[in-house]
Amino acid sequence: MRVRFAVTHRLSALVVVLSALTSSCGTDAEGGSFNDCASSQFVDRTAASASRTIGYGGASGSTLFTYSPRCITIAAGQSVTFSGGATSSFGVHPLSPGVLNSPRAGTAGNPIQRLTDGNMREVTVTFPSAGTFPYICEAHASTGMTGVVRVQ
Ligand SMILES: [Cu+2]
Repeated sequence: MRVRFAVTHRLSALVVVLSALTSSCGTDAEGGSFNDCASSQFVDRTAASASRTIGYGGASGSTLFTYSPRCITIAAGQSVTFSGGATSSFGVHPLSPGVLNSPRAGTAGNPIQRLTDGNMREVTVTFPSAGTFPYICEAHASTGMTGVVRVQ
């Protein structure tokens, strides 16, 4: 019981610190400024017929070290597919929620899970509710391999 209390307490402290860090970076609930996704950069893929594939590693319009589109707007309940096509995988481009060094940045409950499996090229993630959900490639985030799924 004593140990469990200590762990819980530490996690709460971490959340407080992360919240403080996030707000001090000038981000907001709308989240336009996460991962260099300014409001004007979001592509609207809310239409039922729209493609909601984010290519990476050379697939679907991306280059080797970018996502395409990086900043995407979808509607609640829709899904996004992160695809490395025939050649790339999450082993080369580990997918992770949040921003560099802050996996919990953005709206709480980011449905994007960390993936590092080299045998996995594609994943489809459903976003049940509205929010701003940043994501990064852990290997190349520092050179701009980052993005945001904005759910409205
Ligand atoms: Cu990468």
